[in-house]
Amino acid sequence: MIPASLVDALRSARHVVVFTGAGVSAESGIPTFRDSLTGLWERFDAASLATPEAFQADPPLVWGWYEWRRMKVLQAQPNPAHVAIAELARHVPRLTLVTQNVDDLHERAGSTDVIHLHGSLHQPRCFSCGERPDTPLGMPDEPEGGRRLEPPSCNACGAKLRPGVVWFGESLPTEALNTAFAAAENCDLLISVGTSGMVYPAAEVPGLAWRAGAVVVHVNPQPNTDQSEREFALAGLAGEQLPQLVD
Ligand code: BV8
Ligand code: ZN
Repeated sequence: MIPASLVDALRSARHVVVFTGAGVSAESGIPTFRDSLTGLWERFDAASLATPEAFQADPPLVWGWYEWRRMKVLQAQPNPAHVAIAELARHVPRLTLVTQNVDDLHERAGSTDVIHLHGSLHQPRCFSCGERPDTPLGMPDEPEGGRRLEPPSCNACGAKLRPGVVWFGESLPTEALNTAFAAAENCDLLISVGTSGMVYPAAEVPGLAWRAGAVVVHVNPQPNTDQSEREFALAGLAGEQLPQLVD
């Protein structure tokens, strides 16, 4: 049930920010960031595998992990949460969508101008010269349960391609981060969907909005919010909670 005060905040908002994490894609069958460490990768933790050092130490292991995740995305469909967010943009004067996710399900649900703070699975680039391949990668060999896959070589310099994501220890794209921070400080309402809020500086976004006076809503089966004034929790699945906001 959506609290009436939240309905009012949504109705009167002139600028809404939606901030998403892996939980918004969970009902599309995409393992959340922490759940994506299964099979071959079970013995790793995300922060050790999602790093330039892990890639340099064992390129096929890390490339295989990302290709398995990219394949899951190619096989997935946007879920009602992605669709509701795209629909919400048509109901409010201004909506800024900021995601930590590296999938393209927001775009495939019709959202535009999506701000990807952590890059994308669909934009591999050369580890050495940064060149992007001129033809998009096709469907990866299905590393069932996961196995090593040799990364392709760069057409320009012959070095290995790497996933187009931001790894731990790497800086976020400056323009994306600045745009996200500015939107958080300018909005009246921020809806945080499906994130454990543990990775910085992305995790700063909801707090920036709250300190700037916005109403903040956390949509999560296990919301971790201190329920202060102007802060709400919608405990539940994004695919069930978000469509209620656009009904
Ligand atoms: C940086 C892309 C400056 C890759 C990701 C030591 C050295 C260097 C840096 C650090 C350091 N110590 C700390 C840091 C900072 C570090 C950091 O924050 N570490 C953490 C672990 C403490 N940050 C960085 O390194 C960042 N860069 O700081 O640069 C710098 C530079 C050099 C030296 C120093 C500093 C870069 C971080 C970016 C990492 N890349 N992703 C990839 O995808 O493989 S992070 C990745 O994890 C996600 O993008 C996301 O941001 C984060 C958390 O994932 P979530 O999306 O929250 O998903 P999660 O699985 O955690 O949770 C899912 C949630 O959904 C849960 O709450 C669940 O309840 C909920 N849920 C589940 N189902 C549903 C649902 N909700 C709704 N509906 C459902 N159905
Ligand atoms: Zn190159």
